[in-house]
Amino acid sequence: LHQQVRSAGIIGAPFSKGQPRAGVETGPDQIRAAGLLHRLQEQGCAVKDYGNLVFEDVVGDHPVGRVKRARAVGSANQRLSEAVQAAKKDGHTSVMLGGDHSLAIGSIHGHSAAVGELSVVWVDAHADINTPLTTPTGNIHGQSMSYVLHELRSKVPVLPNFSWIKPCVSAKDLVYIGLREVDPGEHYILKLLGVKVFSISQVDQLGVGRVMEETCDYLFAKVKKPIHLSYDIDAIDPSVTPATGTPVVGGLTYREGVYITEYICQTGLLSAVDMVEVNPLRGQTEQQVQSTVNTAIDLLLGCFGRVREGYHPSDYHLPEP
Ligand code: 4U7
Ligand code: MN
Ligand code: MN
Ligand code: MN
Repeated sequence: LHQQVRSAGIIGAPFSKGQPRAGVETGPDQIRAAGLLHRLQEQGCAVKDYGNLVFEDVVGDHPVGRVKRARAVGSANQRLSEAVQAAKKDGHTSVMLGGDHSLAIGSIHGHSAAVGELSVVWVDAHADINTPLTTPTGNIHGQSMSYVLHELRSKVPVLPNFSWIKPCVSAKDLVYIGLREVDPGEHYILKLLGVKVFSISQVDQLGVGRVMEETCDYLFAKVKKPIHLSYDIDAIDPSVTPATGTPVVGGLTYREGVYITEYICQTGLLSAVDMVEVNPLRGQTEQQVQSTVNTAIDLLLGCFGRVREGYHPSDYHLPEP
């Protein structure tokens, strides 16, 4: 199991314009600097680092209705979509290091363009399913899913630099885990579309073990599609991962958070992962930043076969006295 050949294609996406707080664009470099590549290789995972994407500066990116910086977000995600498609065509599990969660638009789009229909597991305190018309803030990192869901097509106006986006995910192929701050418009949409949600309260009720079993039973009921895991670091409790832009009390424990990645890894279907919303500038101490970055790394290691019980190589020999 541990020896299964895996390879990670790492794409840095230093982008922050899906939300107003500076710093989240330094996430990819901080996660690399804390040793992600080495740690993955150490556990037997092949790694290709595609480096950081370079995003174009957009002038005159004035609001479109309520939506802020649509042109920059649209253009950045188009580049990201192409990068994810390239990583998938090279045979890797795509690993997108954000950056803010608006990047899930391009990551999911590119993933689907390369492999076809997907299952999406969205681990987050938030549902990020506001439309441009329901958003209370105008920040696109709270709207990402609305642009990629087939069922919301008629509810979502086409923003400047968004015309390349084709909805590519069905509501029945989406599962949320960890929700605890959902806006009224989002709650309405989740009920209207019948989206499978394991809120933090369901994690309390069922335990993370049953939540993951039920998640996979639900997603695999008909056919097994490749999994896109979109992991917002704010899903984890802010006592563990405080360095993020929109922390919400009462989150997943470190252990629950890691268990989700181990379980998804064991399905053998993980095909792309996003690790987003790590914002080193939001940490109040160096320790807070380190705890957040190290947790992001541990979540990614779990995605690529790390098991906490430990392991030994198949040719291990017990030393004789
Ligand atoms: B994140 C919010 F209103 N729902 O839409 C919004 F509460 O990627 C927050 O999950 C979105 O961190 C948070 O702006 C986006 C708000
Ligand atoms: Mn969030
Ligand atoms: Mn999010
Ligand atoms: Mn956030």
